[in-house]
Amino acid sequence: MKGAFATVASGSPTVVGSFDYPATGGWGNNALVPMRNADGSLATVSLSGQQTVRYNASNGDYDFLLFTPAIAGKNVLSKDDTIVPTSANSPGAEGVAKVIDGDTKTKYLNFDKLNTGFTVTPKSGASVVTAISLTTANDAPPRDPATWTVLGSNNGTDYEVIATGPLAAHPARFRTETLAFSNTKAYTSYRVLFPTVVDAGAANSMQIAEVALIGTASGGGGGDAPRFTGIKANADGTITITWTGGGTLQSATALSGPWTDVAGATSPLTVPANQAAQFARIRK
Ligand SMILES: [Ca+2]
Repeated sequence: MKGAFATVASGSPTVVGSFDYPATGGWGNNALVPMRNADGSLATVSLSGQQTVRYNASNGDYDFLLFTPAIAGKNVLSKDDTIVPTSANSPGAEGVAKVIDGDTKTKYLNFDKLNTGFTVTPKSGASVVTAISLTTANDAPPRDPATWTVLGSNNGTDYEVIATGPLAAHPARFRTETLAFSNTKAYTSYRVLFPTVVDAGAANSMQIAEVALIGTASGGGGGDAPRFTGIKANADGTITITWTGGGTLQSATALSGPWTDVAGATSPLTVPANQAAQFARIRK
């Protein structure tokens, strides 16, 4: 099955992404299919107010379509977190703390320019992050990051890359862009690096007003509620259900219940396609 989505404000529609996915076949097989850019990266679509979304199917047979936000959760960073800059080459009033102070009018500036950033350990504990939100600062667009890398660690020493990507250059100031990525692993510390800026020749530094890492707390204990993250039809006819945030899977034959715990069920859970239809929910 193939198709594309476009937003229509007036005149010609603007394609915002497309999908291409093997047909699952048969009744009752549901799939969550990510929308992608032409280069294969996950497409990010920012919608606000009222917009018309146009869907063009180029092949395939659909029983129904469900739109679901690709970004769930909230900013796991807060101004009280322990944060360390890649270097201290900043003006006194534009240190690294300004990048998570919740104020888009204050900024973190680093004269080392390339490969600058910070390491932060959220007080909220371990989390699974699936998006980065970047807000440009007040002046000199050439100083804006052009690329970003998010790394994670669970021992504060060894960091591994979670995601990397570009930030499109834009003349607007105080502009927030949220970029989604695929990740299912929880980390207790994060490192955000900006390998390049928009115009390294024209800029004397890197500057950024705010960075947010959007995710969900893991391990329970005051975090966000568990949520389903995927329903996948496998080639052998089974269905794999995935969710984050722990919790206890429950099933019922009717939406009104009664609900019973599915003993021993953990994500990812693969179920046979020929079992009787059931509803599922996760109890925190
Ligand atoms: Ca700030």
